[in-house]
Amino acid sequence: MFTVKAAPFDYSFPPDKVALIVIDMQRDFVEPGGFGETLGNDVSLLTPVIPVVADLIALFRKNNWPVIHTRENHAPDLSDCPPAKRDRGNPALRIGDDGPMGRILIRGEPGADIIDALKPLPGEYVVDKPGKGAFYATDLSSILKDLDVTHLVFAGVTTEVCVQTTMREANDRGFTNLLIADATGSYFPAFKEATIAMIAAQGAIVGWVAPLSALAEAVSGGKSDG
Ligand code: TIU
Repeated sequence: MFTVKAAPFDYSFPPDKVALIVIDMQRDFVEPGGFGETLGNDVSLLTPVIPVVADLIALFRKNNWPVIHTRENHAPDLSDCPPAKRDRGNPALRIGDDGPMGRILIRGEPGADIIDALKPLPGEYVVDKPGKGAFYATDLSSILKDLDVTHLVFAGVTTEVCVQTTMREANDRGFTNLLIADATGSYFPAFKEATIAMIAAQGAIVGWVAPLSALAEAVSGGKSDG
């Protein structure tokens, strides 16, 4: 077991039962001209998490632990996009409209792809999801069953939307979750902080939270108890 100094108390995981889930590190959320910006957000707020997510992925690759990337996107014919989602609010461009990185949030378009700095390697999993949660209408459950993992480490964007939704879905499915605080970001810093607090509250009601440095220290041997 490895034991990570975390909130609200230490998080222990068996190294043969852990996987990393990197949520939606797509151009549509972190670059200008994509879905996130059309919703009125300042996408530059997400930039600082990119190098931390890169280091977290590198840690998992070095240990040969599974890495799963997700992408929020929709089929070109929008058959998996509920009108209630597309018609919501008053965005500059709607899902499926033409934008500077191709059609907004459409599978296969440049904007819907994962950013170059965090490109999946061959053999890593890429889960396309139409919802905010990565378990809804995807094969994530069967991937995790095949991998035989029990512990999930989370990173990505945005903390209170797709990351938190997926962590709650995972929690209800019996997984033991760790969120890497500096590897997740929000367009609303106060929402990120609130999400971190509510995940760890009530004795880790949704999961644990720790910085990447704490996970790295545990894995490097300092906190391992065999
Ligand atoms: N808008 C927002 O904060 N997030 C999303 O729409 N999707 C994800 O979080 N990936």
